[in-house]
Amino acid sequence: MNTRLAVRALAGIALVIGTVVAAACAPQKPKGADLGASQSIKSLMEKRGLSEADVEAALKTYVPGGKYDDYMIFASGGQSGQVLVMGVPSMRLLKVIGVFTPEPWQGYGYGGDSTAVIDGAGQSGHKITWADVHHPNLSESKGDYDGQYLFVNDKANARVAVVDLADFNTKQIVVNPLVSSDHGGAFVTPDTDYVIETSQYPAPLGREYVPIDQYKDKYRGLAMFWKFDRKKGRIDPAQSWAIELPPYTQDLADAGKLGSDGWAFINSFNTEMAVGGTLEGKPPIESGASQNDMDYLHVINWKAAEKLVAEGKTTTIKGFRVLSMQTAAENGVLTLIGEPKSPHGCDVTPDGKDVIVGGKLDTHATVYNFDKIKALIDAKKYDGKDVYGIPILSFKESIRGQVEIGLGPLHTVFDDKGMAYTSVFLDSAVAKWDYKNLKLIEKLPVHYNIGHIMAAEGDTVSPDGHYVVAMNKMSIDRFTGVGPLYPQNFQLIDTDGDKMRILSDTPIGIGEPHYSQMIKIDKLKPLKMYPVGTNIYQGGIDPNATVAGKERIDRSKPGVVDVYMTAIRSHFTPDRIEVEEGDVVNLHITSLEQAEDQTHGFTINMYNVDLSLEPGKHENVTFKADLPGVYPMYCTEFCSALHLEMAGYVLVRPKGTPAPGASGSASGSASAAPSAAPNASAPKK
Ligand code: CUK
Ligand code: CUA
Repeated sequence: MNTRLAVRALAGIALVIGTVVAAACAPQKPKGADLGASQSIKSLMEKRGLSEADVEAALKTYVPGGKYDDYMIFASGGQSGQVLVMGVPSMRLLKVIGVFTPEPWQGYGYGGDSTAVIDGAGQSGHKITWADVHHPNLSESKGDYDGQYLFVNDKANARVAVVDLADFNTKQIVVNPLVSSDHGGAFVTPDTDYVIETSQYPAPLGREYVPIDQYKDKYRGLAMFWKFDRKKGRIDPAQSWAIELPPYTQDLADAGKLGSDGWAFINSFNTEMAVGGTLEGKPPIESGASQNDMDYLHVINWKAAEKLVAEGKTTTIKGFRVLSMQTAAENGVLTLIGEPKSPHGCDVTPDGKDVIVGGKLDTHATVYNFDKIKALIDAKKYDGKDVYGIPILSFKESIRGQVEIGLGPLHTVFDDKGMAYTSVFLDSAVAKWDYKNLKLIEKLPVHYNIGHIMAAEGDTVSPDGHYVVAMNKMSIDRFTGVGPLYPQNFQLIDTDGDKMRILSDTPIGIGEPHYSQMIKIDKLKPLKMYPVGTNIYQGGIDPNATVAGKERIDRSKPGVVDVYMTAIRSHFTPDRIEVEEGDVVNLHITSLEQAEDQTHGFTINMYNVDLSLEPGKHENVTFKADLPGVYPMYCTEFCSALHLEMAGYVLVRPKGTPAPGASGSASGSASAAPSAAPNASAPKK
């Protein structure tokens, strides 16, 4: 592949390595030649088989330790149920945020306060501990990323999570009890008033059983408008509402911006309403759903819908206010427009004027124009109605044009120079095109089968340019073999020059990322620590937070042991907890640390308890001591020179056994932990 890269080596290489400064205009020169590089660099290039293009790409992406990346990526972790945080241009992995899946390093979902987030995220009483994460979306103010929150959807179980970017923790998961899967989400409106989640596979609303031969009458799609309360940093389900949609398989969605603010767009496929039946001799959904030449783009006036909801024009299903599709159709809230074969992708341009839709079985990107659509809707100029009475606009009169892109255009992102970048799945390419003048500019091959594509601030009203990332589904030939399950491949692409070029390949070995977003680093203001005693889920100081010297074990309630506990280098107080078999044990642990990066962990053998105690954090853990025995508890982060000594015991004596003398008191005299430990430990302040 080095030859392929070398072919892309272009004029204007400025190479700066140490004291060697050289400028060369030498496309396709042999390795190492004429770079003006020092002999040592040349021989290094030869030894490692690197071309000039390789070296330039390395220089463009290398970020030395202590220097920071320019952008941060929030990438879907796919089946892992997590979100990956990466730096650009280095593509270094900075963090994996536990979202729908318990995450042990962050102590997420292992007995502490976060457990309620995961346990509360089940559907219909079923506990679900994974997700198919598709679309992370950053919160916006006036259509621009504001760096405060991240929303992600779980396609498999119709859920949306809220990640707080003050501490990069998942604070809330809301479950959608109306639908069985989602896909068009979690897209935000320009001021994050709403987080939009649209269904994927139609099913009876409210998750009931209806025979599949009643698909047309009883199965439905849905667009949920989750109301976001920015002050609380949480979605407010009580203020959220939904619009019923026909059982066309709704796919991607996007919110309008600037001139099209107040509107939302959802594409769909399977307007044939195919339901499979392969064993019964019927065609599979894949062919049944590919009969029509046109599916439907759904155009939603959500501001008008909001008004109808406020006026009470809704029915209630499972506690949610739902606007029926008839009411929506009659009031101009829901309109359809044809879209070419098996559409995918639905992306509003930065100026809010156009909506771009790809087609999995088409060769075009179709550019719908909002002003044209709006004029047709205002004039009630319809081309007809669908079987549900929803008005349809003329395709020809709604579009500004189509651009021949290649085989299987999917998703489109934007830069600051009026360029659109569309992922082309079957071609395995990135197509760069001028979306104002509808002109294809360039196609760059990628490896292989690109799904989503992301650009720096590419979903905002003011994209940054510089980089796009191809999120490739396959990685044949790209990396060392790791068995039949191959990693996905993120290819960083430089878009600054006349020609696009690939700078690096980054394997993603944790799931199949779908979408990602890339934000300028200076928009993020993450915390370095918490005020001592902070409950990061409830906000503020936890009522059970413990201050130094007030540690205690409270046995005043029969059968219950409350332990008010502190952690600081390098001991827990108390460090011996004696309980009786059957006792319910509540641990209230406060980290007293106020030094940066001074995190302690906490675990108890056998009880599946695992916490991360970042500086100042408070955690509450409840477990039933149902197994008599001796259980070491210890710190799981190598926090100091005496980290291994940061340990203690939970002693569970058999039911009815008398308590030994002074055991379990907060000041066990046999404690070996010297209180001077902080000085003897880490080199940190
Ligand atoms: S989808 Cu996966 S490549 Cu869920 Cu946004 Cu298009
Ligand atoms: Cu605290 Cu190790």
